Amino acid sequence: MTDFTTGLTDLAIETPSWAYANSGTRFKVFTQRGVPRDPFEKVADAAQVHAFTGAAPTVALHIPWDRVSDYSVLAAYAAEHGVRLGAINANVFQDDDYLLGSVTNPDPRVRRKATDHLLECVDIMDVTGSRDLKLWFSDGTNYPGQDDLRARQDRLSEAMTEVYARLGDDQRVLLEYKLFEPAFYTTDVPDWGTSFLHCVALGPKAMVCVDTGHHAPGTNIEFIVAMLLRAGRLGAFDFNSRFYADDDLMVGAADPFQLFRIMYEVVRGGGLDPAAGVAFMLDQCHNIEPKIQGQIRSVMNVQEATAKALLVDAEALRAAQDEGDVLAANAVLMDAYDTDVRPRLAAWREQRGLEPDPIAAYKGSGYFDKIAAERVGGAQAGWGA
Ligand code: LRH
Ligand code: MN
Repeated sequence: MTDFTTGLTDLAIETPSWAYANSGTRFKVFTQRGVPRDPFEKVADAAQVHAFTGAAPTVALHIPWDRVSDYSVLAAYAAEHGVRLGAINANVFQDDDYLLGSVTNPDPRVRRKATDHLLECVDIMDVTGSRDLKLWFSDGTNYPGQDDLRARQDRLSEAMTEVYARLGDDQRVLLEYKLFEPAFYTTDVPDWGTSFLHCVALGPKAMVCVDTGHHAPGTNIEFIVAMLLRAGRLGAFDFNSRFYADDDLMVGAADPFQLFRIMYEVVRGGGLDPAAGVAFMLDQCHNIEPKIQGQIRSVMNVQEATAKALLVDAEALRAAQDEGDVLAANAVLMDAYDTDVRPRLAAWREQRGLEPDPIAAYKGSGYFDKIAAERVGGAQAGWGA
């Protein structure tokens, strides 16, 4: 098992550019003061999260929300601010042509258009130096009989095969699954099994992305994590938390114990080792709370869950498990979970020249007042839904 300090230091979290922009629900997208107006301002805000946590060195982009004329300029800007551009997220869920699907659409013209967008995202990766193309398909149906479920899988496979062939040696594709929404009868990539099957069919550069908000209530996500790590196909997490559906709340906020159990399987399965290639990304929307603080809190929540997971006494656990001592085994895990790791995390930050309390440090920095004063006029960034 990884030791405490190495594990914490290896944990690199990727924040999503869209978390800094306005977001909401179908009922209302609330605006907030100081919200970025362009990808450069989003990257600047992401750099603040890294500056105060020391654990968020990359920021994921979403195309076209983060489209710029020259991505090398954005990559250089990110580097000047101490961060790197991370996964490139394609978007084939916001165009009228995709009413009946994107790469699974019955209309070959629409499939061509969607596939060309995915290929464009790989072109962008070549410029930004990003390793990962992240694909989430909203594709699905709303009524039985609406389309042929098997034919849709064939179309998906055809498009993914073309994109896979375009990937460079050091590039990967992450296939994200989601149980439902916006489709309400079938979703073409609804669960980890479907994503896994497509990834295995494509090849070793295709990995599964586990969004913690994309499962049926009661799903044991840590079991899925253990299985994907065992199969060498856990490519990434989209971390967030939920009380009901895809709520996209701060990771660990709704269910910190679940996050701990997930991070325990990551640690136990060797997934914290950078060589394992697991990307720890946040995918959240701060609809009502201050966005940069929300991201800092989220990074801290993942750090806390990981720190507790690293404290599990693996030897004692294995001994109790081998003896069939159910309660003793459970107690070993609960002892780690019930440990207050905040003082050790504060010390870990101070050892790195960081303030022990990132939220207090950020609030004291005056950054928010600065951007609230500067970012007046222009159009605030959002999902554009
Ligand atoms: C879909 C999703 C996907 C992103 C989007 C912002 O629900 O999780 O990862 O493209 O949110
Ligand atoms: Mn996601």
